Amino acid sequence: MAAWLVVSGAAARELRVADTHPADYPTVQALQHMARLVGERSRGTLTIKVLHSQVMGDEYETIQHVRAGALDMARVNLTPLNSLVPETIVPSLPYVFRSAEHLHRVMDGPIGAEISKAIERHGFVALAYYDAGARSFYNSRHPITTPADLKGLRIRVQQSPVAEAMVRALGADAQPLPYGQVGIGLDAGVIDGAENNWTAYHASGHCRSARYYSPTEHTMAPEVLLISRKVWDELSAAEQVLLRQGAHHSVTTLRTLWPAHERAARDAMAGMGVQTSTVDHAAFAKVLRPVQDRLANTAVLKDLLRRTRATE
Ligand code: GTR
Repeated sequence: MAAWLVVSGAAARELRVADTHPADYPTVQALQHMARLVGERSRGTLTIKVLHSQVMGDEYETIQHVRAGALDMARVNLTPLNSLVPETIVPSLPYVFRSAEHLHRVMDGPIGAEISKAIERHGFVALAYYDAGARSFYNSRHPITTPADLKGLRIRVQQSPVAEAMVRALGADAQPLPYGQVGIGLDAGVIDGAENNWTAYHASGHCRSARYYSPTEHTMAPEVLLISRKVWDELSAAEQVLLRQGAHHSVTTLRTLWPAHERAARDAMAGMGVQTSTVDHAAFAKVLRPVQDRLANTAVLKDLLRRTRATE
């Protein structure tokens, strides 16, 4: 990697980055690490302020704000970008990644670069992809072992046609809702459940009202760090390099932190009375694999899907 550049002679500029998660969540920690590096290496001429815990609104709103240039940066999941950037559909599909290593090879390689290029055509620059574990269903009604157990349950999904189609294919009633409203929805009985990774399930407190966690591990859609294209174009080449380097380092931080946070969340669940079921993965794959081909419905998406599957 190129040596750090020192940006000199420029007026100080502060970039604000939004993240929906609380201060100790791995993505926020990774952003803080990036902020420290960029601040130090620019000698304070370029700084990053991390606005966590949804202070900048829900994830979908932060995407719109970044696109408009009203907010500099946001760390979001790829799934809420599905409608805007169709190429993000492929990494959001159910059971498309075989492991975290497979995901890294796809997103760190040419496919990830092509998806980043597509994101750039829609008003953003994608600076980094972060792991987000595997998402599984949780609910307040009963353990889920086969797709039949989801029949009729009202399941909150991210704001994405892919997430809706996937949950509907399993026979559940898909309810798109902002992340920040899931806890209230569960408490009020407006929804029966949702789906997320262990870390988010724990950090959000959803584990208190939805005590059945069923490790279906149906998607592994990664997170993405977006910067507004408008803001990006105002930065000097040296500042852009600095941000790319900081983002690169933050990926390493995230990948180091993630497994320990996931394990800690999982361990904490046992003490909180969460009931984990044994899932019939073959039964879920049988329903969800055909969904991959149905949703990758253009030549571009079919090609991305074929190459993702073929990546060793
Ligand atoms: C989390 C992800 C958030 C948000 C959330 C959700 O795993 O880190 O950015 O997308 O899921 O379900 O809305």
